[in-house]
Amino acid sequence: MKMSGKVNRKIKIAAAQLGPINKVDGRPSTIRRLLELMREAASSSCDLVVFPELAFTPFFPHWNIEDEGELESYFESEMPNQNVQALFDEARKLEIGFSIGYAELAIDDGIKKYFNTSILVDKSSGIIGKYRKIHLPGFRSPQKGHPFQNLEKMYFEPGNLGFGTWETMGAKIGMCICYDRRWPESFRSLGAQGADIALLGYNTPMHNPLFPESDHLTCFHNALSMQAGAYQNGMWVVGVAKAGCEEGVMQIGQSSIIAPSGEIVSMCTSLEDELIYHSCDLGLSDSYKSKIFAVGSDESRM
Ligand code: CDT
Repeated sequence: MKMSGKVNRKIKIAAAQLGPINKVDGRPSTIRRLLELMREAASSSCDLVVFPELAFTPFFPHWNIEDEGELESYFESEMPNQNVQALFDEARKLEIGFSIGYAELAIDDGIKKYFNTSILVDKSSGIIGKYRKIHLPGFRSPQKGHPFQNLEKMYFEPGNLGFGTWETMGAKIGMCICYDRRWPESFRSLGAQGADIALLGYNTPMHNPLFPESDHLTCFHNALSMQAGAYQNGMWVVGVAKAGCEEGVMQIGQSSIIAPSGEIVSMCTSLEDELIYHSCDLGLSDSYKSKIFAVGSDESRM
């Protein structure tokens, strides 16, 4: 549609925050929750719904799991697979795109590889984009005296796909995952490709056993990273939490939709399953991309 000589490019995006997923829950009950959020997004005419990091399971890197079979039960070796197929079927029926994070078990030249992955699925339920988390937080071995673990470096290897962008629903969309948001190059890599939107899921504990003196700043640093990424790259950022007390670990919520100005236009207020959405005007990026951050042009030299 044309308005005042300018093309009106809007995409309505939902952030589907999840409350805790506990060990006993299992995938069927989690899928039911994801479906409910997806249906709510579709009934509000959203084009795209964004789910958190590792959205099919509890955040298992918080535990030291020694049994390989138990560990692999948290991974998906195919996507989609019969456990999650219902989500893809419903998305196709509702004609809604989605993005979701999961633990991926890939076989590469006969060797098992484990990644913290997110995918972008278009409105016909085709997987059009995949990202494997590059910045892995935490430790390579269990830490004595910590109230919970963060063993992402032990369970996953760094992503090998780079930061990609994909064109769908009239937008150029990229992804990063959780800890990536604290590193400017994650958003910058997407911004440099001209991304309109960055999608990211997170599982962020309120308490950092390594750095407890910053606990009161956890929510501030979450917002700071995402708002800076949005503003400095003139793009929309949709950050989605797995929130609340999951197996004894309290995780922040505050899932947010952030405009290219860096302003938060919508934020979750609970630590439970909660949907927020916003009609994102991609045109709001234009001034940032073509004026303030137009590197090398006259306009950027103010
Ligand atoms: N899941 C994940 O990446 N969590 C990290 C913990 C790091 S604590 C500074 C995060 O950035 O939230």
